[in-house]
This record gives sequence, C-alpha cells and structure tokens, in this order.
Amino acid sequence: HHENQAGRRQSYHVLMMFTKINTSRTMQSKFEVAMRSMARHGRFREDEILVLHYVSDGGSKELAMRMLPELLHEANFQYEVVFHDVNGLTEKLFPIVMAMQKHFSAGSGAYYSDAIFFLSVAMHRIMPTEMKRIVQLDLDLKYRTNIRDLFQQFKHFPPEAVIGIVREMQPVYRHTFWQYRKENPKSRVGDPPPDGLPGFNSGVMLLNLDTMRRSELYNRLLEPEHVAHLTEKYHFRGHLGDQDFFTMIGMEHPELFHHLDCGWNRQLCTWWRDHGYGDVFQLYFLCNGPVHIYHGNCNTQIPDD
Ligand code: UPG
Repeated sequence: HHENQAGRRQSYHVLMMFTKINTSRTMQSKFEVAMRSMARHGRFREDEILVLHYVSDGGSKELAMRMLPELLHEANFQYEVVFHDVNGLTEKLFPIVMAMQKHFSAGSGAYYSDAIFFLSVAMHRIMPTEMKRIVQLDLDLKYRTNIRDLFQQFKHFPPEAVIGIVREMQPVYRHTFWQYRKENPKSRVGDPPPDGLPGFNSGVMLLNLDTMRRSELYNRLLEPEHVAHLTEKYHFRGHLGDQDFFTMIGMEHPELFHHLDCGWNRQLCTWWRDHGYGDVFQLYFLCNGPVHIYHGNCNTQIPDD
C-alpha cells in the first residue's frame, strides 16, 4: 500500500474546490469549521505528510494563504499546501468532459466554466502519474475523526473499484430517475437502501487514480458515445456535475464503486423532505453507526458535538 521507497515521506493527498470564497462570508465560515476540525482530529506518523490541494482563483488563494496558518495551528502533524489555478485546470478538463456537461449541468448550454465541476471524473488525467490516490472533499464538512482513517478505506477496495463514495441520503435520484422507474417498475434504480440504488453523494470521494488510469471500462465510460447511450437509456438529466455522472454509471456498473459507511459523509440537507418526498424521506436519510464526517449540504447547520 505504501507507495514510497524507504526513507521517503508518505504523502496523503486531499483536494478541495476553493473558488469565490473571498467574496462569501458563508463559505469562509464553512472553510474555518472544516480546517479547524480536520487539524484538531488529524493524527499522522512522523514520516507522513498531509498535502492539502486547493483549486482556487487569485482572490481565494490569497485569503487561504492568510487564514490557513491560524486555522491549522492545532495540527500535530506535517502538512503542505498546494494551490491549483482554476483556469489552468479548466483548460485541461474541458476537452475531456465537454460532451458530458450538457447532461449533468444546470442550464441548457455547456458552459466552459462548468467543466471544473467534473474535475473528479478526469482527475486521473490531470494529476501527475506519481500521484496514486487522492481524496476530494467538499468545504461544508466537519471532521469528527482522524482524516488519516479515511485513507485506510482504500485498502478495502475490491480490485475493479475506482472510486470510494457514500450513498446519497435524500431521494433526489428517485426523482431524477422517475421516467426510468416508471418504465422499469421492478428495477432497484433510485430505491432506498439497503437493497436499492439511491445514487451517490460527492461530498467525500476516494479516487484511486492508479485504478482509474488502468480501468478500460472506466475510461470507455468517459467517451461521448457511451455517455450519450447511458443518458438515453436512463432518461438522465441532472445538474450536480460529477455526482450525477458517478450515480448514472454506478447504476450500470456498480462494481466500479466501493461503498463507504454512511458515517464518512453524513449529509444533513432535508430539502426533498419538504418537496414532495416526505413519505419516503426517512428511508433515505437514515444513517446508523458513528458519524466520522458531517456534511452540512444545502447550507444546513452542523450540530455541535
Ligand atoms: N464551492 C466553491 N465556491 C463556491 C461554491 C462551492 O469553491 O462558491 C465548492 C466548495 O468546496 C463546496 C463545493 O464546491 O463545498 C460544493 O458546493 P456546496 O455549495 O457545498 O454544495 P452542497 O450544498 O454541499 O452540495 C450540493 C448537494 C450535494 C452535492 C453537491 C455536489 O446538496 O449533495 O454533493 O451539491 O456539488
């Protein structure tokens, strides 16, 4: 599992989207909660280093450089911060994800700037080949355990799995797959757990870049013809970017995904409970077992411990 030769530090890579944060007080306070809790609970060995990657614009980078030393002052481990310019990444991504954007983006057209919402999908082609694994994390998270423990989940991936992810905890995909479910009443697509296929949430994602690069199946699914075929089959039209793409290919090829326990991404948003799905909501929302990471999605308040 350890990729480094003797004597070299082992790196643990995490990546966060970090754009337009300097103009939003709300996003800044989420950033503070996430980084402070990650630092407080983080434990690493002396020969290990946590590498924090931020995809940012100039203003957000400046803000992060100013705030991070204080936010991470409780960290009892080595860390390093790397900034990636959102424009540079978008330029590399656009040709790869252009064809899928129209199926999984808000609005009618495929905007150049939306390509970045598909970064995780093509991360294996963006990051240097020396990087074997990376964890992508939303900013509206609160860590209650050691982030290093999350990386241990890579060891439990079955051989074909490329991504480790938690299921979606609202009936959003029950809604999205409405037509397919009507045409295929016996299908488990969009059904609640434990037997159904509720789709995925992209707030916490373990990307095995090595396997993503080597998987013929996964790379075939990125091709425009395959995306078109599946979106037609499932009548899929979404607006959540990578999360929608992974959910759709997961219906067809569940073996590509390793399911993480729900406690690794305990989503708190309840929007769909009050928008037509109150009767089935709890079936999706229920998550037993310890909460390792809270996800205050759709601006939901995260409880104090
Ligand atoms: N982000 C920025 N700048 C912004 C807004 C978002 O960098 O101005 C980043 C940030 O890392 C954030 C992430 O994008 O955490 C996702 O955006 P956010 O506003 O946190 O979306 P959520 O409300 O958490 O999530 C919605 C869905 C959730 C899904 C996500 C997929 O509720 O289920 O995982 O969208 O993008």
